[in-house]
Amino acid sequence: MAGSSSERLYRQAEKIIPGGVNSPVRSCRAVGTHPLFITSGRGSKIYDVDGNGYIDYVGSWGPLILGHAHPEVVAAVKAAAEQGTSFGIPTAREVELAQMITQLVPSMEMVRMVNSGTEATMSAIRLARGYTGRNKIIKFDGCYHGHADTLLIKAGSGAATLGIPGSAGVPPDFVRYTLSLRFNDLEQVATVMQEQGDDVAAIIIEPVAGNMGVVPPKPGFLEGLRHWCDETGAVLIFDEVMTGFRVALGGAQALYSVRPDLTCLGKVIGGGLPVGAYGGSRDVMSKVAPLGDVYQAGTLSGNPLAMSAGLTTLKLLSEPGVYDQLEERSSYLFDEMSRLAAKHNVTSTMHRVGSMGCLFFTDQTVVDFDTAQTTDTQRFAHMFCAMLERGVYLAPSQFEAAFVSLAHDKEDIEKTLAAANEVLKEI
Ligand code: KE4
Repeated sequence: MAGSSSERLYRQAEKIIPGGVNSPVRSCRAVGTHPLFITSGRGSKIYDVDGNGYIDYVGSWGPLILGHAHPEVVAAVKAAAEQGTSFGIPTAREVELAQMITQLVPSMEMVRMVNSGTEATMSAIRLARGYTGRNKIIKFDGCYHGHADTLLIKAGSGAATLGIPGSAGVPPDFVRYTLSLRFNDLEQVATVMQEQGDDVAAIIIEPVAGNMGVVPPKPGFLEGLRHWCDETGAVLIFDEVMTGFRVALGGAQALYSVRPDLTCLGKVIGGGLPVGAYGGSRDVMSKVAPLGDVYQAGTLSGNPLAMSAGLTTLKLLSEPGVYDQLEERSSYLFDEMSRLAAKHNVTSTMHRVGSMGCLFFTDQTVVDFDTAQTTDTQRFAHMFCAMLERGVYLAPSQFEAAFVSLAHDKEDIEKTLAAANEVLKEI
C-alpha cells in the first residue's frame, strides 16, 4: 500500500485524529500495517480509495450481518431522513423496534435504546448497582464491554490488541469494585460468590467471548453463573452486543437456553447506524428514570434513522431460513479453513459459533484469555496482510472475530479458501 491514496489519507489523518483513526483497533498496528480508507461497500465487498475491492469479514465489527448497503436498509434510512433526522421527542419507530426486540428476546420485557454498546453496558452496570444497592461487579479477563471506566480492566478487543488491558486515566478507585475472573472457570466464580456474593451487584459476561478471539462457554458455565446469581441476588448481565442476533435470532441466551436478568445489545440492531440497547425484567427495568431513580439519558437515543435501519434489519433476519443459510455458509468456510491449516501443517485451532469465528495459531486448547494469548500474533499478522493482498479483509487483530454475512456467496467463500490455501502453504 506504499504511496497509495489510503496511505496519503492516513498521513493526513494522523495529524489531526489520534493515531489517524476514530477507534484504536482500526489502526492495524497489531498487524504491522496502516488502515485502508474505504469509499464504499456493497454486499460482501468493500472498496478502498484506490479502487481495490475486498471480501469483507469484519462487517463494521459485526453490525452488517445483511452485508453492506442492503437496498431495503438504505431505502428505509433514506425515507426516514426525508422526514427529519432527529426530534428528541418519541416516535412510533422506537416503539416498533422495542416491540420487536422484546418479542425476539423474551428475557427483555422492557428495553431502553442508547447509542452504542458502551452506553448499553455502562447503563446496565449502573442499573444493577441501583437495583441491588451493591457495588461490586464481576467481569472476565479478555471480555470487552466497551470503554466505560468501571469495565476497563483486563479487557479484550482493542485493549488486548494494543496490550493495554487497563487504561491510563482510570483512577484506581473507579475499578476497585470490579473483579475480573477467568472466563470458563466456574470454580473461581463459586469461590468468589461464596465469599463475596452478598456484595456483588452483577456478573457481566459476553456469553460467547468475541474480543479475545472467539471463545465459547464450556458446557455448564453459563448455567453456573445463573445459579450463583440466583443464590446471591446478583444480577446476571449478558453482553450480547456482538452475539445478539448474530449467533441466533434470539442471541446466545436462546442458543444456550440461559436467561439473564439484563441483556445489552448493539451492532446488528442498528443495521450499521449507532444503536445500543439494554433491557430485562420489568422488575429491574422499572428502576430506570423517569420510572425509577437510576438515571440514564441520551440526546440521540432512539434516533429515527437508526431505528429504521435496525427495524429493517431485524425484519429481514426474522424471515425463515436466514440462520440456516448463515450456519451452512459459516460452517463450510471455517471447517475448510481448519482443514487447509491441517493440510499445510499449520499449528492452529479454529473456533466458531454461528457466523462468528477465528483461527488461533496455537497448539493449546483455547478456553480463556490466558490460553488465547498463547496464539502466535506475528503469524496472524502475516496471514492478515497476505489475505489482504489477495482481496480478503479479515479483522486486523487476532483478538477479534471474523463475521460471515448473508451477502457472502459461494463464490466469495471459494475465493477466500483459495487465498487461504496459498497463504497457509507459505505462512
Ligand atoms: P461500542 O461502544 O463499540 O458500540 O460497543 C462496545 C462493545 C460492547 N460489548 C461487546 C461484546 C463488544 O464487542 C463491543 C465492541 N466491539 C468492538 C470490536 N470487538 C468494537 C470495535 C471497536 O472498538 O472499534
